[in-house]
Amino acid sequence: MVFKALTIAGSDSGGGAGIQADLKTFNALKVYGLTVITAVTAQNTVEVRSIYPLPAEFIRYQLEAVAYDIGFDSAKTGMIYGEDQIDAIARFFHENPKPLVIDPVYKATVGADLTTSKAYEVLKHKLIPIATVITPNIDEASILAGFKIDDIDDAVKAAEAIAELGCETVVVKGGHLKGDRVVDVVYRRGRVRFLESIRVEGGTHGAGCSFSAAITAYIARGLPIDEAIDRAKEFIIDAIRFSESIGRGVKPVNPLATLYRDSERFRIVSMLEEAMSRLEGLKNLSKLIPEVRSNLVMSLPYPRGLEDVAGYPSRIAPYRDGVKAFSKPEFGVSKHLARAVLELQKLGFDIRSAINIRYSEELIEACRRIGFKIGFYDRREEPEDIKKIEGATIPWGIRRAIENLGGCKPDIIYHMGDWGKEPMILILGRDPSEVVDKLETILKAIGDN
Ligand code: PXL
Repeated sequence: MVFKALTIAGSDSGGGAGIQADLKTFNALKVYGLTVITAVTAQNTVEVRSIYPLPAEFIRYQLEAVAYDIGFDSAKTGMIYGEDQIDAIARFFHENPKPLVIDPVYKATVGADLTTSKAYEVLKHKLIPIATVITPNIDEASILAGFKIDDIDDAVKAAEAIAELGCETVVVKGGHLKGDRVVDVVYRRGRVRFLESIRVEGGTHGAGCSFSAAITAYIARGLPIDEAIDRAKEFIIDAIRFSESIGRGVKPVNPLATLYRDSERFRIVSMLEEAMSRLEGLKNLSKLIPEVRSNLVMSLPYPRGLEDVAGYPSRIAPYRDGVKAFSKPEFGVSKHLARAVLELQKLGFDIRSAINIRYSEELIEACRRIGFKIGFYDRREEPEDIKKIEGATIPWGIRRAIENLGGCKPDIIYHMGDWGKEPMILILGRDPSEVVDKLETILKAIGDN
């Protein structure tokens, strides 16, 4: 079964918003994407340089072409530049009713107007009444409701006023209001609910487009409206958090974060197993296993937390003169090593894998001879306020070690222990195979293996 969703929107040559964001979002959510382009923008991460709207009749041709042969389960609109374009779209949906999500785009993230005030009036009276969901931000909701929104109470009133125009569900996005939490107001058939989340750091170019596209995709997949909205919110938080800089200006959201993460799960388990069988084949490794035993971990790309790092639930134990893992790798079973690789990725390093081994001066000396970049932190210097926070010690230590290295990418990081804490060396790498390569190099340098 192929689910299909249609986006009617503008092209962003910078690839971050508009049609481009919508297609990425549809694909990430496993929905086939159809596109009706309303305008082409010459745009980058800094500015919109020029806008070329397509003739209204050409919007009609595109709509008819996809409807005639392919069909779709839901649709969304984004940038619509002129009133005649809105007219053509409204007429089409009157004749061919489908679930319709409207993102009432007014201004581009980087400034310019993507519509006209006249067109916005037509949108209000011809398109909004036939919409299933409308997703204005605070500024757009202020224009549509006709008064300025300063707080959540105003946002609720605005949602009610916009619903009066005839739209079933209104989501007033709270991102542009101040505060360290973001509250979206969802008004549906006379009922108000609030979607509250932390404010995530990250790029926002294309956030509105991806959010409404995610709602559209979930509706195409048959989810009830409220669930589609809730899931879209989770999706967009992820896409903002894992945005990556591509130009001088605003970072585009990354709707593919979820997709990459899902597709890597299986590969990570097999990479860990392959590396583990290499470790189990090494001699003289048992003496490098610390009291707390070792683990070998690898994280998914764009990890959200400990649940996205795989390791060995039984850890790695000494066995004869070598080592053995008495379990299969699983996600969410490592804490210490997982926290280390999560922090290293937060700092921007391509380090997703690690193993911990017993500290000795001889091993550190060997790493120096090899020319490894060595990070160090002293657990005795850990500030009292960090000690009080569960799970904060290792991230603090990692940041200290990187500071001590002047921001360089480390091969290993070690600490000398503290009361009741064993000293430890972490060998770091892109993946488990690189970690085992480094371990073998160290073993060779100390004359073992
Ligand atoms: O995010 C609104 C938006 C919609 N459509 C296009 C855009 C933007 C924002 O920049 O460029 C084409």
